[in-house]
Amino acid sequence: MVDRPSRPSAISPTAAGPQPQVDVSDDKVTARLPTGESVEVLLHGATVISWKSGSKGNTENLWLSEAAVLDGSKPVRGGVPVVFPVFGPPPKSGHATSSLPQHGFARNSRWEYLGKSSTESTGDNTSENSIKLDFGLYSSALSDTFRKAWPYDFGVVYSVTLGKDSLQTMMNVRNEGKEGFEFQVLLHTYLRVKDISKCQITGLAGTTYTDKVLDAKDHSSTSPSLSITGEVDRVYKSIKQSTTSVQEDGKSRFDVVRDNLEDTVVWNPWIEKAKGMGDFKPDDGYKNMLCVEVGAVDGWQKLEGGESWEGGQIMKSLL
Ligand code: TA6
Repeated sequence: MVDRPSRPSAISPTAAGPQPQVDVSDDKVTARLPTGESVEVLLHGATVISWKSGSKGNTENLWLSEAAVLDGSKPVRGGVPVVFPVFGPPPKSGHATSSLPQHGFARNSRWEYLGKSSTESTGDNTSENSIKLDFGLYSSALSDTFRKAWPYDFGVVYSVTLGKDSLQTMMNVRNEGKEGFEFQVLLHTYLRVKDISKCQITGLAGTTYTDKVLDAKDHSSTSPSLSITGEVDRVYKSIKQSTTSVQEDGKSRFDVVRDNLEDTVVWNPWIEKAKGMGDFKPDDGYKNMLCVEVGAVDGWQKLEGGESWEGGQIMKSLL
């Protein structure tokens, strides 16, 4: 379990110095720190669609398709879609998720904005500035279709915490009913890179992965780093070390730290698959994106009535 930054307290009206700003519209919540970092979260899917850091916040860290549908009519192609209660195509039959769409309903449902809280730096050390935005999805708010397909009473609170050069996204899943249920969860992050051919992914050595491009069978990951030179769709399972890193042009670009999650999916659709997705634009956008998706997708998390589970990620921009 990684050390979670202390949960930001409510914004104290009397705090000294410039305050984080939060703008709430019908469909989106935007937060900005005094030092320029920002995050934008659509209520549709609680999808983070932008995370900017760096001096004056001018480095966009996430890739968002130019054809991403942002009107709530379908899952967003890019940013950080929330995958719950099933990852990938659900089991064909005989499972509680079998009637759900690929990657479940969370990314394709309207979430509720629950509020904000922030931590101000003490004195000049602005690195402690952070702001936490909470979003909720409840079984009572699901569409009839999704409710019928997965009739369990649940509540999910999704917390997005923007810090200096970091973005933490945490899920708290609670079984609000009497009947137990099982679920999978994954944060389907589309990282933005300048040139995929100059990227290396480390922190996956010594693990077992399912290669969905090759033969959907298990393989051992022995090399210390992974380059992307074609379509990659790998589910790395039960990874011992908590951090998966991305280097670009020989320099550290991102650290993605798992919190109570043991699996990481690495995905790049490459040329043909990118062309085959209507909402993936530009067609050569695969050169500027890399999905590093932390989750619990190998097997199922089980929750009895009244029980809850928490897990997530801390993404660090190392530019
Ligand atoms: O996470 C990788 C993956 O499962 C790929 O197999 C590919 O299907 C990708 O997700 C995108 O899925 P989507 O349903 O968003 O088109």
